[in-house]
Amino acid sequence: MKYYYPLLNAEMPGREDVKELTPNPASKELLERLEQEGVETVFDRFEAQQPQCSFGLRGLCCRNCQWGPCRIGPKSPRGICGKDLNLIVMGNIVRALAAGLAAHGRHAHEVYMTIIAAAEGKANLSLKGEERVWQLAEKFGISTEGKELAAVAKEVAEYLLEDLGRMTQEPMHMLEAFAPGERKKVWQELGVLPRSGSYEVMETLHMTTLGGCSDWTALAEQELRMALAYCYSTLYGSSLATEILFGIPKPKLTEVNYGVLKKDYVNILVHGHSPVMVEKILEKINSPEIQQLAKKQGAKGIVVGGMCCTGDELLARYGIPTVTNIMGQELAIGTGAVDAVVVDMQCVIPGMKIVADCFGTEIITTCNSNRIPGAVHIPFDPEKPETLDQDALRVAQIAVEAFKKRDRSKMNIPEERTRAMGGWSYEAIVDTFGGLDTIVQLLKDGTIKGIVTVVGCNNPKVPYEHNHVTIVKKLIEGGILVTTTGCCSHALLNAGLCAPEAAEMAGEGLKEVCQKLGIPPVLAVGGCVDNTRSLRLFIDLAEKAGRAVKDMPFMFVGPEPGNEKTVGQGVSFLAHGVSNLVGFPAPIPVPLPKPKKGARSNDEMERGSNDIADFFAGDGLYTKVGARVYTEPYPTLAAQTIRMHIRRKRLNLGWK
Ligand code: MSK
Repeated sequence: MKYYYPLLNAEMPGREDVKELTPNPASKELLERLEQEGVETVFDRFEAQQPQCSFGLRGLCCRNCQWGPCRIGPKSPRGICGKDLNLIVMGNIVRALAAGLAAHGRHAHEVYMTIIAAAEGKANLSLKGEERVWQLAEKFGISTEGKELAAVAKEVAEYLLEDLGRMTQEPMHMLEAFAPGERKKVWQELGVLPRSGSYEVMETLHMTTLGGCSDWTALAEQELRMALAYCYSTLYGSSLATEILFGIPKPKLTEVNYGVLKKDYVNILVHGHSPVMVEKILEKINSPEIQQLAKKQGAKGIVVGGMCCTGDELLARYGIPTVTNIMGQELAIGTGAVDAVVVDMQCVIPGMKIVADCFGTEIITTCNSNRIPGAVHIPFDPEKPETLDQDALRVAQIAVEAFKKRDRSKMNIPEERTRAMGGWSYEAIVDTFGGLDTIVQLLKDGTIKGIVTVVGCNNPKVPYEHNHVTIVKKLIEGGILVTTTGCCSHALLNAGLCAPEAAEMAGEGLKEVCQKLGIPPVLAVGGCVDNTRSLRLFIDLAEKAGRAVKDMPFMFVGPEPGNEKTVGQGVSFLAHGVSNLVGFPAPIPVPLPKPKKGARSNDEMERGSNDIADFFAGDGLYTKVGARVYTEPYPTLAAQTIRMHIRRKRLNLGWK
């Protein structure tokens, strides 16, 4: 590894390390090709930023007011206002969570408002997830007698909107409906029950402004409060609400990876997070009008490929092939075969447009929050949904017409195509296994050792996708069933771990179960918001087993955390009692061991410590919620840590 950071006790890769270690041959091929062509990507810019600021890496820089920026070090242990290390580090963490909550909140808002638009007949969309409407109505205590589906769906969406925007201290509908009773009691006693997504973002920014809260432990409590708001008002709500709009996914086989792009076809990539407009665009792409337009341009047909979480959503519902994740978005365009990328919101990096300009790829933006200079902008607004059909048609036309402009001399599509099975909704998992009782029995008798959800972004601080794939291979070898979402799922899908044949790689027990059921040992459950499918599974399995979630052999793993949104994902699981393993040190000072005072050799070390690291990794958080954070950037050691955690949980339960 090229860059060593002793203050983090970790190393970071250079380009050559990435090329050596990244598991997908297609990524290696494209990296080399773009390097030869002199096209700059995230991998080059990462090297250009080395060495990265050691204050920033440890969260020791405060930029919350115009007195600063302030950096904490031995010479200046306090910022200008008097903030110490704990306040600055914890303040940065809660602010990151607030930003993540805002992002998922905006996503949720679009989905909830679209249900209302569809229910009122303003948007030309049918509600395909009828059973989800009735289920949520019952959970929220909405009377359905004599009411039509659309009217009930509208009321459900209004309840979800309340959770997003409530300003008064009343219970959140989603939390009341879905959180385990044991947890509600814990959160009540800790005083961390939230009001709503919007309120907690406001309160967090308020608490961390100049002259705000001076008690880092109160900020830590706000972290838990906000994670619950994040979990129930945005993630859980939008995952279920998307199912109201577009139906509950069922497993289906498909092929994924860069090789799904075809040279004689129009290749359109869809990218971002919110699946609302893209569903309509897909409908238009499949229409005879657009198919004929493609033929007219000289194309044999149209290929749609998915990136990031929008890709995950379409894979889950329709088996649309996925191509890559956030750090592969420039590589995908570097195939020279992509005619257009349709992007909605979040994780669309500015570098993508720079590469798109090198290859003549059309970028079409569909969300007013995510504008890109030089892109075609055709936005979707759920409060002005009347033009949805004509706008989606226009997007499809522009994307298809871009085929003619493609510079074929620059085309180089890697061959890799990988079989994969997506569509693992909560219901699909439970039904496939034959019910919650069966899964509990498999866990109890050790056929399945535990369930771990391995999720999240890419981060150039670790070799691209290497940690995702290495960790998961070791987990399934150890008989642990894995669920996955987001960018991690693209790494695992492309590595073949989400194909039924991957059962061969699983340890005894898990292998037999997967082969009997014809399923993979790694279940791709959807996009980031669908982490709540895994959480719901954890909650319901614990209830069936008659145990608290914190006692069960479960874990949340983020090998390459990158986006601010991932903070909320991890803390949501922590709040429910599910420990985290994070693949690279978060911006928290690493408690490095030091030689003991008066020691005769460096072998005599004393444990390093600081308050924030001790809170997350030691007993601070553990005594509150029964879960802690492990950090391990080296994937084989990370897998070992996870397997040990699962083993300890099983021992405590008395399960063999
Ligand atoms: S897309 S939030 S980089 S998982 Fe959801 Fe990937 Fe992380 Fe974005």
